[in-house]
Amino acid sequence: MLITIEGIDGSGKTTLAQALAEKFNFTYFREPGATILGEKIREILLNTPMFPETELLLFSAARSQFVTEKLRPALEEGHVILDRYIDSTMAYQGYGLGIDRSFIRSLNAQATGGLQPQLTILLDLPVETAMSRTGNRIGHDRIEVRGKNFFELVREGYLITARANPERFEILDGTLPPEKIFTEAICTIGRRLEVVI
Ligand code: Z5A
Repeated sequence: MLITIEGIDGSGKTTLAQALAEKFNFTYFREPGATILGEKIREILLNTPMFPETELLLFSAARSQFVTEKLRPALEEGHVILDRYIDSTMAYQGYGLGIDRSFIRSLNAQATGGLQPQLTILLDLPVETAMSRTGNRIGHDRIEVRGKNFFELVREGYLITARANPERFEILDGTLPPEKIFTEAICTIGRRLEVVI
């Protein structure tokens, strides 16, 4: 079983994904990263100026390595929770940067060999709320500094994707306290995946 957690920066994805992984003893990975190559690409992606298409291809290269090296083997051993996956690329590079979405769909399929999550939890919240959580960080990365308009497009992109794929997505209110989101996520996992918890 593959569960992915998605949302704009500061939505609380990492907080939720790590809490779920700990509770259920699921393997946790974050994207981009998780492999030696992926961590190197992450560092370049977050700190080096580049064109939008270059950015897209680098995210996909990191994903391709990650799926084969880590994700498929981990799924053979048990359940996996992912902090970002294919829907991040559609939201950030597709809706945010305006790169052709059918190209992204096909690139996502190539990079993952068609491996889809059974459940994707989208933490949705106003951009201002998310920014107020990340605003005090020292040393914002290249993507974080894109500003409110960019993140409005990303948020909208996530919502469009979620509404188009209701069988896979559950949208949770990201403004709720972490404990409440955690409880709702547990109910969602139990209900959607018929897991006895
Ligand atoms: N990216 C992309 O463009 N395309 C792709 O295909 C992929 C990624 C895979 C990854 O950086 C960047 O790559 C990201 C998207 C892009 N954009 N940027 N920049 P990252 O992994 O460093 O960034 P992130 O994934 O957005 O992490 P984040 O900024 O840390 O946000 P988060 O994981 O959603 O939130 P958090 O770390 O759980 O919480 C943030 C703060 O809010 C923290 O102080 C928490 O204590 C607090 N928090 C968490 N939950 C709550 C609730 N419920 N209420 C109040 N406060 C909360």
